[in-house]
Amino acid sequence: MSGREKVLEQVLSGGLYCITALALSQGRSTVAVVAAMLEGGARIIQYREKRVSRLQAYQECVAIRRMTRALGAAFIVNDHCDLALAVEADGVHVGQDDMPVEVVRRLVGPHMAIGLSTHGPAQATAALFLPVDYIGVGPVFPTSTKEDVCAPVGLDAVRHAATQALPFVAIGGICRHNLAQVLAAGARSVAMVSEVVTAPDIAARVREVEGLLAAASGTGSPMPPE
Ligand code: 3NM
Repeated sequence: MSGREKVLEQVLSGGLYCITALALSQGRSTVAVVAAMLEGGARIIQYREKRVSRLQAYQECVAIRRMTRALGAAFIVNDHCDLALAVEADGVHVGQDDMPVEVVRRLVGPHMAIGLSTHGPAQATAALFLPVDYIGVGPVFPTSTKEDVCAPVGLDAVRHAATQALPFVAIGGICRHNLAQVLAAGARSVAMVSEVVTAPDIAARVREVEGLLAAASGTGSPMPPE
């Protein structure tokens, strides 16, 4: 299975999409945080560190690639195609202000997944015509994790994305306490940054959230809103 197929399978099957955030990790290293995420059962990891040196990012991604490969988890690098290629990541995730995804596709080739952040239904619909494998839909709720974040797009953007054929990950301000609303709006794959990386026991937090997601999908219907 190519990395691209692995990412697609994970996003489509639903679950917790884990993203690193050193600044919120309470002094723990990014590699230690990812190890705990994987111990808790995470199946998809995105490396998103904007303030570390390129050398440190490379070294951390090498370690994360080794760990994710050993466990069959998908590994995505945020922003940097060259870093994603250098460590044989399964995917690269880019934003609206990054290089055009057509160029990203030309650089990474046909076997790497491309994810694109979208911030509203117009961008989500435009992505249908782009060479991307999945989109991020957010921020669903207010968040202070991302710099220069736009106004929340709300649950309506999740409902809109759920009507499209393109796989998507809901993101932004999502935590255990509002998860049910996001699932009820039609999300299957959900990203949580601060809810996971600030937890005293990251593995336990991932296990808890994966349990909530599995329970919701196990019923065959979305969880009712709180
Ligand atoms: N991307 P938290 S919101 C990395 O809307 C990121 O595209 C977003 O962090 C988007 O789960 C976001 O702590 C931060 O709110 C999400």
